[in-house]
Amino acid sequence: MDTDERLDAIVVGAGFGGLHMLYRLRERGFSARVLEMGTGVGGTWYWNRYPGSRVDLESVEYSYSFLPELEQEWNWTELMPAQPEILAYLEWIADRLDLRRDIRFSTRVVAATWNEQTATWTVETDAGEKLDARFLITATGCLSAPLEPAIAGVADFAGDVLHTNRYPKAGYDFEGKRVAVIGTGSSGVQAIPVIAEEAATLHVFQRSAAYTRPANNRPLRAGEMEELKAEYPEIRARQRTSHSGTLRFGAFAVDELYRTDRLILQTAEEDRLRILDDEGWTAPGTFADVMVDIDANRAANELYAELIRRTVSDPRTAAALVPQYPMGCKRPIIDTGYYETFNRENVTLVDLRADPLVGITATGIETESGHVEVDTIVFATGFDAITGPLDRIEIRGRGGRLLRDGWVDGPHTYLGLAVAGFPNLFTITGPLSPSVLANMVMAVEQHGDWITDCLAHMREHEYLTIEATPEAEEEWTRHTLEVAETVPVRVHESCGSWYLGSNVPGKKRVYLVYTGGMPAYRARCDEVASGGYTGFVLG
Ligand code: NA7
Repeated sequence: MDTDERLDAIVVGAGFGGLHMLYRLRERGFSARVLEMGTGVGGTWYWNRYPGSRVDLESVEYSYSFLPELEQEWNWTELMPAQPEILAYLEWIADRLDLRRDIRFSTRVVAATWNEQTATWTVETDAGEKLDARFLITATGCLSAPLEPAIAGVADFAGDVLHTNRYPKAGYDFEGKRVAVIGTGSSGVQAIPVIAEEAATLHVFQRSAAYTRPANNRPLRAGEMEELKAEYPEIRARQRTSHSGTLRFGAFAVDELYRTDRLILQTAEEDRLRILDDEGWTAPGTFADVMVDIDANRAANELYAELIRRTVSDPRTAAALVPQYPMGCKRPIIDTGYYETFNRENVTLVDLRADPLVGITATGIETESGHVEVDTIVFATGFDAITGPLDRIEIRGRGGRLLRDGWVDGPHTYLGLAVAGFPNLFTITGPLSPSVLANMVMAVEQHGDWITDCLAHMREHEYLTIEATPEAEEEWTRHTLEVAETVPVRVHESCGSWYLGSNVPGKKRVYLVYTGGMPAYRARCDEVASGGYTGFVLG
């Protein structure tokens, strides 16, 4: 097989990160090619087409800021748009910026190997093709490696099988079907109310209950988009100073959501209930001690249980819907009519904690207490998050070392952007960067801009390689883990989450995200660059 191309950069993935990266590289005169396994752009929003799929941030914040004219040309229709609208936005971006000519679709990257002699990466695709480039930039996303559900008999099922994270483009007609949904993370919680409205019956198989609250989504009012367009400069400026790169989460102002002055353990029981009456679903999480004190967290969980009891009419179902792990351990979910769905006659909750799953048969799902016959199973079982997308590519650095082998005890990275022993590799929203704890669009723009500046610096000073030092990598990895420990519920022994990798059998339990916030992270990256790329060796 011959190497057919020589490029400055190969970018893997054409989602938010890859499209921005390609634009920036081209703008600065670098030749680049994006390799994308889907047949179109969109990344997360290309694959996750399940009913109810929707972003949990407001559209004006969950959108590109790098070209102000794009903000003025695109009109959002809802506060928090659904998947088709976000995909349409990214398709529009690809056309508007003429990006498609440098994207190769239906092309999965299977391997990438660093060549010491030529100081280039050779990237191999699933078609056996090889491409060379000086830089390899992964824009593979954090939630793009689907988890195959490890359930006995899964291959025996004779009905239809759907996965939320690889949902069919043509959609699926649930009308008249007996349906099972397995998984009640964000994807399940979003899909369940929509499926319930169409299906004849819906059984929800829940292993861990979700902390979810109403999204309060709505269409934008007439004239509201024009007002927002005028406010974009201010919105963007404020986003940049916000810890999570977002001012609002699910139609709630983040500042108001996370109060700092109210402690649940110092609030009398009747006052807690009064606060609940006044503030509803946002109340339990807004006490300052909830994320740092496990007893406070339990008290908040009790308030949360009270809200569920007020919404779900059957007491047994309401009790089963109460999470048994700390609030804030997993990503909070926002929903549209989730708990109300369990008041429908055609919906049944199967609590797998009380009635464990035995396996899947040709006709349905078996638990210890019996068998449920279904026509369709929807798996909403999640991802091998953050490291999974990189681990699934054979990335070999100096001396043929395999990236994933070095991460058996958890990922080691410098700034979540680079790895010692892997020169000229940049990982957009990589492990130990703010990524999923920030507004992902802001996170990919910050990384893409930093990488482009770095490449321009190297061109100007005629450097061929850049590589993180083992010391810098070690310091950043340790720092990231120390910062994660400052929010005890996220790493508490009773917390299992994909942030910790604990949803993947055998994966080392390590917090995979930098929790110190976007402003601190951005400042650190800028300091590294302005100091002449401290912590890196340039050669
Ligand atoms: P998540 O949040 O990882 O949710 C997956 C769900 O599937 C979760 O409830 C799991 O239970 C459940 N699950 C996984 N495997 C099984 C098996 N074998 N049996 C029963 N239940 C199972 O993925 P999502 O796609 O919903 O959301 C991912 C992110 O996308 C989300 O956080 C947002 O940021 C957007 P468990 O909790 O492991 O007990």
